[in-house]
Amino acid sequence: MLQDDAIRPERGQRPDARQDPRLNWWRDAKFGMFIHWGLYAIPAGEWKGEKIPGIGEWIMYRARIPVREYEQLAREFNPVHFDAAAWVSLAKRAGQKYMVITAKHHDGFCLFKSAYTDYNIVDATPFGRDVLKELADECQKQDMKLGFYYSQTQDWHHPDGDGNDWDYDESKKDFAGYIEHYVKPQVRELLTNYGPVCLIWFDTPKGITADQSQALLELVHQLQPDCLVSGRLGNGLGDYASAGDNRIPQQRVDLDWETPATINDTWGYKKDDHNWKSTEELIHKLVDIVSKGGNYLLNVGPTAEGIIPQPSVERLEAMGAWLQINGESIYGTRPVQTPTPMQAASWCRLTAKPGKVYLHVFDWPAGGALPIAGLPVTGAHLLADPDRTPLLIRDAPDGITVQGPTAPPDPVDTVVVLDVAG
Ligand code: JFZ
Repeated sequence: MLQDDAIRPERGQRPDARQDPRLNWWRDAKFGMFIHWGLYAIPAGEWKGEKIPGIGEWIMYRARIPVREYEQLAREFNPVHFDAAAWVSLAKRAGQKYMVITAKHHDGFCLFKSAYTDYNIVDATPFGRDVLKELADECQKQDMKLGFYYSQTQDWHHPDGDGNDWDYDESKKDFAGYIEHYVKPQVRELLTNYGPVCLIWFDTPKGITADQSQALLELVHQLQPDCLVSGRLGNGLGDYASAGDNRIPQQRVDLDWETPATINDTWGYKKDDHNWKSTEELIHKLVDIVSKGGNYLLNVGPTAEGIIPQPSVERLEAMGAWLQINGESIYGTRPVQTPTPMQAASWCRLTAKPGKVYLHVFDWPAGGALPIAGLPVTGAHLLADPDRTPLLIRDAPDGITVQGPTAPPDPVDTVVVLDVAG
């Protein structure tokens, strides 16, 4: 299937990118860590004793906080527990292959040293350390890819950025000048000062012209030819497409695409959001996305002290433990191309490598007889079985039956390797 309403064309992929080998690592990676971190972690969902509904990083907008007031948060930002090595090694343990951190979110605060504003972590906070630099160095050390989220349209702090109509007069904004004299130079900084950057995650393309998107794409590719740009660059020009937040298409989508997603209900840290998805749900989402050809960019929202919330850590580690055993059925796989009735079934998902189909069983049938239809299966074994003991295969009216153990070896997702002809 080519399109799905979870992926809107304006957040799509430029036509020639599908054949582009620059994306090969990304196509194989499947699972990344998103990090939303900034001044909003201090109020953490509350402003002047009042709970502000919605996602944490939008608090400035939702509470219409004046720039001069919100700015003061920088003087309190002192994340003494920030430890780049700990964050990168958590992503490693989780089995994540790339990390994307908010260099600048809509509130305009920069987590990196910039010559174009003092409103950055080095110049405006008591902390005074360049977080992006420390992460970049650590990612080099631990062989992790690092990308930067950069809000190219919305900037509620910059007088010419999009979004802030409570401090600034929208009709007087010079948005083109903001792109030219602020966004472009900052993108240049990000792609010059931090070594290899695997991707720039642009966001909320509303209001950006095709020429402006094109110019940003060219700038990125000129500075770092291998750096990818997200579909939210705008105007359908991304290197890969972006699904809506937390959205998963119904069926396979033949684009390079990614679902950005939260573990609870916020990106930026909120102290009262305890609505954590279970590990089982997260693993099922990862498998579901991968079976449809996508990547899962799963978010953590560290506290103002620089700590990744423990519920996130626990879930990521559990996903990593599952991937430790089952990673072969995720990394480097592709969706099954031939239509089978199984792709619409809720009890399983399929992923594939040449000569192999990985059957992910979410709901193990009583008795362990697995009905397989539409696949030319020549052999089967459990992925977790080091002896690769062949499972018994019987003919069935609609295909074959693979006889697995009566009880599910892994109640979350047992992976059965099917050898297939051709
Ligand atoms: C954006 C941001 O506004 C938000 O704060 C967060 O960074 C998120 C990852 O991206 O929000 C969006 C952008 C696009 C959609 C939904 C929320 N969308 O396409 O459905």
